[in-house]
Amino acid sequence: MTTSAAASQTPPADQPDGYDPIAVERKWQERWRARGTNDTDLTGERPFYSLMMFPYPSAEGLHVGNLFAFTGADIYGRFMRMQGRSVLEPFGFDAFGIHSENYALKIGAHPAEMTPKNVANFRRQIMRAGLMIDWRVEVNTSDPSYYKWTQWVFLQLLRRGLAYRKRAAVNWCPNDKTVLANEQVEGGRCERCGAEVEQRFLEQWFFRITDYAQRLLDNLDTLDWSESTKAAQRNWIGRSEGAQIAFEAEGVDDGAEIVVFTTRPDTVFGATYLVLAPEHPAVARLTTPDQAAEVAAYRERTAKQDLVTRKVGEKEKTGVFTGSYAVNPANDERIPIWIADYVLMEYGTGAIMAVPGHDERDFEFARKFGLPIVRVVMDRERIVSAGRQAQFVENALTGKPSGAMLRQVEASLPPLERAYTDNVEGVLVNSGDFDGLGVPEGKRAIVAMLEAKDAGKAVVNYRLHDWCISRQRYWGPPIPVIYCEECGLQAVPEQDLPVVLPLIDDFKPDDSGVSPLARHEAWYHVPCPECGKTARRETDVSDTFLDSAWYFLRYPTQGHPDRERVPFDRELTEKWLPVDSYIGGNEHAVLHLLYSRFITMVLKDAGLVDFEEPFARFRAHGLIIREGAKMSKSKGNVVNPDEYMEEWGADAFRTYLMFLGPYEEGGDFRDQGISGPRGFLNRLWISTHEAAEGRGAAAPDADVVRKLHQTIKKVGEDTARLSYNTAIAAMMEYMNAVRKGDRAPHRDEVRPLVQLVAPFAPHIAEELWERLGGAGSVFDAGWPTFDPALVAEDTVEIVAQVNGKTRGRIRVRRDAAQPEVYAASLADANVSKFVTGEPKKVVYVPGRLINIVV
Ligand code: ANZ
Ligand code: ZN
Repeated sequence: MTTSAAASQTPPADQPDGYDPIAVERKWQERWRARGTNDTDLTGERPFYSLMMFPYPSAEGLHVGNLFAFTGADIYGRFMRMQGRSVLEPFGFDAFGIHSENYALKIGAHPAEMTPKNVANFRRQIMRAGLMIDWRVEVNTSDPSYYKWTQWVFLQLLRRGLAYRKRAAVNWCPNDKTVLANEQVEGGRCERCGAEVEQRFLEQWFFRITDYAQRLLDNLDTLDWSESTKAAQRNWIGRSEGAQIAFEAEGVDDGAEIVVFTTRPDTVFGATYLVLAPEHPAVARLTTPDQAAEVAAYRERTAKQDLVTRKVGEKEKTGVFTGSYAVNPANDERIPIWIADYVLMEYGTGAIMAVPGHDERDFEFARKFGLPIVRVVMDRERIVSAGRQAQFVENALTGKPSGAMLRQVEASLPPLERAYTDNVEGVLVNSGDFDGLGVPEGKRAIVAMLEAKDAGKAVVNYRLHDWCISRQRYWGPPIPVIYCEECGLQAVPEQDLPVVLPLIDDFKPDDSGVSPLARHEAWYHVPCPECGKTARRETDVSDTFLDSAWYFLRYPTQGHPDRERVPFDRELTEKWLPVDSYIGGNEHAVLHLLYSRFITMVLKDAGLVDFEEPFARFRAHGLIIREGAKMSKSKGNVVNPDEYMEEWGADAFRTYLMFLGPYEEGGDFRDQGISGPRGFLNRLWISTHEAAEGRGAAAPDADVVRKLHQTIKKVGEDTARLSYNTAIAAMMEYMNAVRKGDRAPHRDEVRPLVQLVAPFAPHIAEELWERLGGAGSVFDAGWPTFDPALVAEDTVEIVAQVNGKTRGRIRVRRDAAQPEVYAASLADANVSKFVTGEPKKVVYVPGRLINIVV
C-alpha cells in the first residue's frame, strides 16, 4: 500500500539531460519567495480576486483531489494576471471544527497540537505544487486573531435579532456525539460518519436564515454560477406553496380554531382526522375527561423521549385520540382530533390535516387505528383506460371528465392499498364541485373556496430551516455569550473578544449533550459584564461553517496594518470584493455557499459592506477517480501527490491533472497517463533551447506561424472558460506542428508558447522565459496576442456560381467538403435568390469555385 504506482515507473526515455524539473522548480520557488513575485500589490490597478475553497487540514496531507481543485483555480489566477489584472490569490486553513477534531481523536492527538503540523505540511505541498499564493495574507480559522472576528460576526447577528436560542429537536449523531445541521444529514445518516441520526431536544443557537429565504432564492438569478450549484440551492431553499387551513373544534369555546399547514390543499376533502404534535398548546383544552389519562401518559412518554431519541420516519406509528372533534371546512364532516409524535411542533403550525389516502404516514396511521381512508385524487391513466372500456372515450380524452363518469370509475376501483401520492398527474374525485380538476388547478380552486369562507389562506413555505450553529464540541470558537442569574443572557462585550478557547486535555465529547468546555471550571465561571457577579459562560462552540462563511472578507485585510483592529478594512473590501472568481467543490453547494451568502447579506443590511452577494462567479470543479473507481483510503487507491511531484515534477503533474478531462467534470487518473504531459514539457524544453541557442530555423515558418496564432486564440478562450484539457491539447498539437519532420524551431515560434504554457506549468515557463532573454517574471509579461487575419488564414475565398454565372464570393474553411461549401453559398442572399428548389447538380472545385446547377 505504501509503494505507489508512481514510484514503480521510470521517467520517459527521451528525457533530455538538461531538463531537471526538480531543480528548476526548486530554483523558481525560491526566487518567487525572494522576489515576492506572488505578493499582491493590494493597491494595484484592476484588482482581480481569485479564490479557491480553503481546505480542512484534517489529515496529514493533501490528496490528489485537493490538488486538482487548487491547480485549476491557480491556472485561472495566473491567467488573469497575464491579462494584466492585479490578482489576489490567497490561501488559508479551515482548521477549526469537527473534521479536525475527529481526526485528532482518531490519531490520539490534541487538535491544538496536531493542527499546526498538518497546516505546515499542507502549506509545504501547496508551495511544492507552485501555486501563486500570497502567503502574507494566509488565514487560519483556529487562530485567536481570526476567530475573534468570527465571534464578532456572531455578535452582529445577535444584536440584529438574527441569533436566538431555542430548545429544539435537533439531529444528533450518536457516533460523533454532536448536533448536526440539516445540511449535514443525508438520507437520515450523518454525512461524515454514516451513523443513523437521532433526534434530541437541546437548547441550541440558531441563525434566522429563513428570514432571508426569498432573497437568497431571488438573487440566484443574478449570479454567474455553475447551473448545477444554483439548482442545488434552489432545491435546498425549497420554496413550496401551500395553505393554512382552519378547522373549528367542536364544543371548545376558547381558541376553537386549529390551524394546519398543508402543501396539498387539493386533498382537503380527504382529510378524515386531524393530528396535533403532542406538545401543541391546544392539546390540553381539546382533551376530554375520558381521554385525559391516556393523553397525559402519551405526552409524558413523548416528553421523555425528548432527551433520548425521537426518530422520525419508518418507526411504528403511535398516537392517542383526544376525545374531541373538528369540522372539515370543505365538506362539513365531523373528524376526530388525535395527537401523535410524527407531527413535529417545530414545523408548519405543529398540526396537520391527515389525508390517509394520499400521505404515506397518514395512511399507516389510519390503518393502525382504523380511521377512514378516502380517495380524493385519482390516477389520470386509470380514468382514461376505464373511460375507454366504459365508452366514455370522448370525455376521458378531451378535457375534464364528467362527474358521473368519475364516480363510476372510482366506485369500480378496489380500496387503496397504499397512499397515492402523485401530485402532478392526479385528478380530483370525491371532492364535490372540484371533481375532475387536475391537482394544480384543484389546489388553486380549493384555496380560493377556503379563502372565501375565511377558513384558509395560501402561504409560502420554505424547506430551508434556521441554521443551527451551536455544537457541543471542543474544537471551535466559544460562542461569546454569558449567562447571569440576575441579568440574563449577556453578549460578551466586543472589547473582551476573543473569548479564547482554553487548552484542555479532556476535550472528548460524551453522551451528555453538554460541551466539554463545561468541565473546565476556571474558564466556565466568569464575572457578569453587567453586574459583576459570578456568571457562567456559554459552553457551546460555533459550527465550522460559520468560520468559513466570512473568510473571504478577511484575506485582503490580513495584510493590512489594521488587521488587529477590524475584521475587514472598508476600503480594501470595497476594492477587492465581491470575489471575481470562486472555484470549489459542489459538495459545498448548499452549505458553505448558502451560509456565506446569508452572512454577507446580513453584513450588508448592517451597513458593514456595500454588496450582498459575495461571489460574482462560481464554478464547481469535477472529481477525480482512479482507474474507474472512487479514490478512497479504504480501497488503498489514493494517490499521494508528493511522490508524483518528486518523480515527474510539479509542472508535469499539474498539466496532467488538468489534462485528465474537462475541469468541471473531472477525470480518471491513469497511472501511465502522466508521461504524455511530461513528454510535452520535454519537447518544449528542447525546442526552446534550440531556438534560444540559435540552433533552430533561420526564419519562422509561415504555416507554423498561422498555427501559432490559432493556438493563441484557442488557448486564451479555452482557459477563460476553464476548458483546460482542450487548451493543453491545442498546445500539444502546436508543439507537433513546430517539430514536424524533426525540425528545430525559430524563437518566435516558441516564445509565445512559453507564455501560453505558463499558467499550467509555471516553473518551466519561468525558466524558459529567462533563457529566451525575457526580463522579469513571465507572469508579468502579459498574454500573447493573435493576429485575426492569421487566425482566419485557414479559410479561402470561393467563387459561388449559379448555372455558371458568378453570383458571390464566400469564405469557407480550406478543407471544407462540398456540403459545407454549398450551405455557405446558400447563406449568401445573392446566391440563394437564384436557387429555387433542389439543384440538379452541384460541382465543387476545392479551394476555388462552386457551381450550382438549377
Ligand atoms: C395534507 C397532506 C396531504 C399532506 C397529502 C401531504 C400529502 P413539506 O413538503 O415538507 O412542506 N406536515 C405539515 N406540518 C407538519 C408537522 N409539523 N409535522 C409533520 N408533518 C407535517 O411537507 C408538508 C406536509 O407535511 C404537509 O402537507 C403536511 O401533510 C405535513 F396528500 O397536509 B400534508
Ligand atoms: Zn449580571
